[in-house]
Amino acid sequence: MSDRELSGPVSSALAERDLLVVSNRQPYAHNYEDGEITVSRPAGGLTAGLDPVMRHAEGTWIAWGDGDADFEAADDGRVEVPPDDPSYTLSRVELSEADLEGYYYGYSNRALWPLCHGMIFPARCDGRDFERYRAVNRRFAETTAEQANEESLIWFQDYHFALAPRFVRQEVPNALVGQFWHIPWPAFETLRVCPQADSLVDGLLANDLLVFHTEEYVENFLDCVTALLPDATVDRETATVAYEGLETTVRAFPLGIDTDRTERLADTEDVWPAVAERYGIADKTVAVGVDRLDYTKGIPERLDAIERFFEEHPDRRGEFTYIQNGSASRSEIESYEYLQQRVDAAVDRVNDRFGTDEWQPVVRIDRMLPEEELYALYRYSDLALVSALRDGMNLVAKEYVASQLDDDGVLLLSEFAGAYEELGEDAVTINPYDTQAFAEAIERAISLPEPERRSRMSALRQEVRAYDLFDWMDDVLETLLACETERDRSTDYA
Ligand code: GDG
Repeated sequence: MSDRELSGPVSSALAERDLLVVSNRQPYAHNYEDGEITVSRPAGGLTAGLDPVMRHAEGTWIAWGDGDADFEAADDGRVEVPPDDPSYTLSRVELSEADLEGYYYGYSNRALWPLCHGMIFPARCDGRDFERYRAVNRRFAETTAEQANEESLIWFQDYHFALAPRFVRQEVPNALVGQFWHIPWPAFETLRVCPQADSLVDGLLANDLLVFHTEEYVENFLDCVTALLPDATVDRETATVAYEGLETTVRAFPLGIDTDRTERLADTEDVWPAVAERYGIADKTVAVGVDRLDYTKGIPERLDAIERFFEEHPDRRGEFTYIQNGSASRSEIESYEYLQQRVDAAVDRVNDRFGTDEWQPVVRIDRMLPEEELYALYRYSDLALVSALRDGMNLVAKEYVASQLDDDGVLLLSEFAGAYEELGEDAVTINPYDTQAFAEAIERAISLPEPERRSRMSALRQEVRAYDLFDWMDDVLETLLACETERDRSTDYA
């Protein structure tokens, strides 16, 4: 839990009205362990951040029940959580193997994920997957509508639910509906390859409020509306769209992190010696990379830059170690399997070329780290390498910065991550497509004079603190509530 709280107006609105959050991943999962049912808790990020809000609002969270004991723990899929202090309802949707294949792996992750990241080549917009995506969106919408009323605030998370707002709107027309899209929105030139693009945009325009991380994504979305829906009226000044009798407000609010919690987690002086020992990095200059294994994160590009760096700076051999933490993700999809092979091959290549009996240039950790280990690595790594080819925001960049309790590290940040808008000025900029410049940036970062290093990091920490998870939540919820005021006003004048 954090020390921070939501603003008064948002807090009282949430106490009075039903809040329903809809996301693909659930905040708590029930699983069998040695024949007993156990509950796992949210790890971090937005799921952990929303948990206290849901407790306060005593709301309902609708999500896919992916735990193997989820539907044993409650007959109708509804269970009160947290288990030790039941305060809100978790309402689970059951998905079959065929649902998962079509809705999750198929349309969400083979079509929308690559396209939204500007990548046409791996995208597959199969009409059969889309039908399953539509059916699952309808099911989530029905589960939501059953538990909502005309006064409810309904908040969808992410690209798994582009169509659900329209289905919910049909059932509870006056509810306030908002959505946060966690990944980029692409230029029309990219989206136009998708035969279902108009349906996606139509679904999203059933929201009263649609939120992206950055202005660029807002602009791209408005361009797509103009190109795809001739009946929609786009007002660029106010970033609103009038369509099918509803006005949708489109806004950019960059997601922040819980900085108080991060700073507490980074207090790892006691943990660090054992972690440093485990990876053989106690006396090394250390760079860290933390990513899900995803082709948008620029991991092979980063390893190429590390290889070039050792080619050009042989004096750094034995002295500098790169830690790559990345657990497997979506491995059922061929492009992810291929990525894993590329990463493994690149790590072996660099270690074979430059490693010695006493020292390994790249240490690869391929499991999910416990938080205390992750935050010890954040805190004590001299550099963090964030080299996304494209990224909605990239919370790792913010977590690394907030963990620099001694203002000591250097963030190398891709100009193609959403976080670059806020952090670009004081990070060392990298373009992951330029191996030589990336390798030079690593050397420059290691050699930064101490005063410059500290002043850059101190500025970055202030930036991350200045707009945290709770500021973001206030902005999103306040703006959603204001949509209702606007709606009432236009009814008055009608
Ligand atoms: C999507 C968008 C956007 C990673 N490894 C471990 C671990 N993590 C945690 C990090 C961080 C989270 O996972 C990853 O967040 P990112 O933001 O970097 O990336 P995505 O998963 O792609 O998230 C992204 C985000 O949504 C939010 O809107 O920023 O652009 O793609 O919190 O700490 N946590 C632990 N062990 C690990 O090994 N405990």
